[in-house]
Parts: sequence; structure tokens; C-alpha cells
Amino acid sequence: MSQMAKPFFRTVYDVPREEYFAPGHGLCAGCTAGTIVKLLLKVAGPNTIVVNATGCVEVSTTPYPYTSWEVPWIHVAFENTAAVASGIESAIRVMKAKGRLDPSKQINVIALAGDGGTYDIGLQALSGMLERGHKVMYVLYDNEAYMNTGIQRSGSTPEFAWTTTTPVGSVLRGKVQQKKPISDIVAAHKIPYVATANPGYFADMMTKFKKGLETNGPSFVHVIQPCTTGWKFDPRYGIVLSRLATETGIWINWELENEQFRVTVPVPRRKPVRDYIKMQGRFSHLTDQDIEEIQKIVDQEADRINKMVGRTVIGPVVEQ
Ligand SMILES: Cc1ncc(C[n+]2csc(CCOP(=O)(O)OP(=O)(O)O)c2C)c(N)n1
Repeated sequence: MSQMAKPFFRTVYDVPREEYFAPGHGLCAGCTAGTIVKLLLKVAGPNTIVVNATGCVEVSTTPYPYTSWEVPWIHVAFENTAAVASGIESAIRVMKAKGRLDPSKQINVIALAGDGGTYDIGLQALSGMLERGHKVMYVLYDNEAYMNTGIQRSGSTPEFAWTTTTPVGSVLRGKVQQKKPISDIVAAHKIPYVATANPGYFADMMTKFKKGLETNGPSFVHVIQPCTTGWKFDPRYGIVLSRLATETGIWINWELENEQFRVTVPVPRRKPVRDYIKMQGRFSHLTDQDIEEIQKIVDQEADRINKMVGRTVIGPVVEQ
């Protein structure tokens, strides 16, 4: 138990009933971003301001004149999410200091962006926000490509994945480069709270949102977000695929809290990475040898994490 995040949420009965993310939005059937945002707002509650970069969540939840947001929400340019969130947080601080706002009132400021808006174009604003120490929780929903504009590769797209800008043919076989280690880059800023999360482990994810919001300074929660359209899987399997990401070790749920590193979802017996790959059309061109290569990289990362923790938290692959 000492390895676990303090579990504010253990079962569905701990999840608040109130909704601040209204139904009727236009996200794809089976889109796990809807699940992430719905649960995020349940944790944050009504005293929350959301700063949302351009992307799937933004376009699909605010077709004029409708909105799914039952909290104050601002759409910002692709590149400046963290800068706008920093400004809002500073304004709240000044208004409290000048007596224009009750100093005891807790107002959550959440920056919300996809991988394109974080790994690539929003990285400079994000780094500035972290370095200045703003009390903002940045939530990255990572569907591993620029999905809203038609599935273009991002710095997050994994090696071998098909996208419209990393096609599969006689010259290229999907993306050439590996995924950028964004959470490690964020952690290098030495902020008080960094975590990775997965909507398939909703209690762990919600606990991390709560811890992030309670952090006295910047916090960053990086959430994997399987995308039925871009990853090409049957919409009914969004949560199954989310869980497989962690069960295979390709996505490890961890947190770094005041320099203390913990794996919050240990995986004593890993499933082979093939189980995750085979469910997705974006990897349908992969050979057994390619899958072996990915398996080796996942094994190496598991070793690195186990060494960091000082014991085996991500176990060996066991065919089940
Ligand atoms: C400066 C700038 N460049 C390009 C665009 C076009 N654009 C809008 S949304 C988007 C993709 C967003 O991708 P991501 O951040 O991964 O979010 P997702 O759509 O996958 O949710 C792009 C390229 C833009 N709005 N602004």
C-alpha cells in the first residue's frame, strides 16, 4: 500500500454524482477524452476555470451556440495554453491580495491540451509556466497525433504508427522516430507534482487529478487517451485498450511527488505488447520482427523503472 497514491477514490461509490461536463457533445463514439474530461470536472467541482487549447476536446464540446462546459471555460490558441492559464492564476492571486476576492476561496485553474498542443507547439509556454511556479494543473490528454485536423503525426506519435503524415508504403513504414518523453521533460523542471494516468484506471486517475489540484505550485497529469478514429479500433474497446496499455507495460502509471517516485499501478505479470498492438489498425503493417523491437524497448523501460523504484513493480512478460 505504501507504493500507492493516497486513494481519494477507490470505487465508483467515491465518485461525486454532480456533473460539470454536459452530455450532447460531438466527440466520437467511444472517445476516451470524454471520459477523462467528465471525471476531471467531477474531481475539480464548480470553482474551476478551464483553459483549453485548440484540439478535439475544444471543437467537439463548443459548437456555437452550445457548450458542454458547466464551469468557466476559455478557448485559447494552440501555442499559449499555459501562458493564458498563468495569467488567470496571477490575476486571482492579485485580486485576493487587493481584497477583491475572498482569499479563502479556492479556485482551480486547469490547462487542458492534446499532445500536439503540448509536446510540440505549446511546449515553450508550458516550460515557462512551470519555471515561474504558477499554481495551475496542466492536463495533457495524449492521443498520440493531431487528431482534430486529420491524424497528423506529433512528437508523441510512437515509432511505426501510421498517420496521414507518416504513411505506410515503399519508402516509409509509419513513424520513424520514437515518442518524446514529455513527462520526464516536465519532471526535469522539478515541479512538485507530475503523474501519468490512464482512464482505464479511473480511481488512480481521479486521485492524481485531486492531488494535482491540491498541489501548491504547478502540477502536470499526463493521461493516455486511446482514439478510435486515429488508432483505428472498434469504439467499444476504448477502455479495454486503455487497460491493455498498462497491462503490457507500454504505459506505466506513476507519480513523482516532491521528488518521491512511485509506480501507482504495479503490474506483476505483464501481457505481451503484441496484445496491445494487434488491436489497432495504425499498427496493422507491423511484422513479428517490428513487434519484437517494440517489446524490447518496453522491456528496457520496465527495467529502468524497476531500478529506479529498487524492486520489481513492472514484472516479466507472461503469456496468459
Ligand atoms: C498555430 C496553429 N497551428 C495549427 C493549427 C491547426 N490545428 C488546430 S487543432 C490541431 C491539432 C490538435 O492536435 P492535438 O493537440 O494533438 O489535439 P487533438 O486534436 O488530438 O485533440 C491543429 C494542427 C492551429 N489551430 N494553430
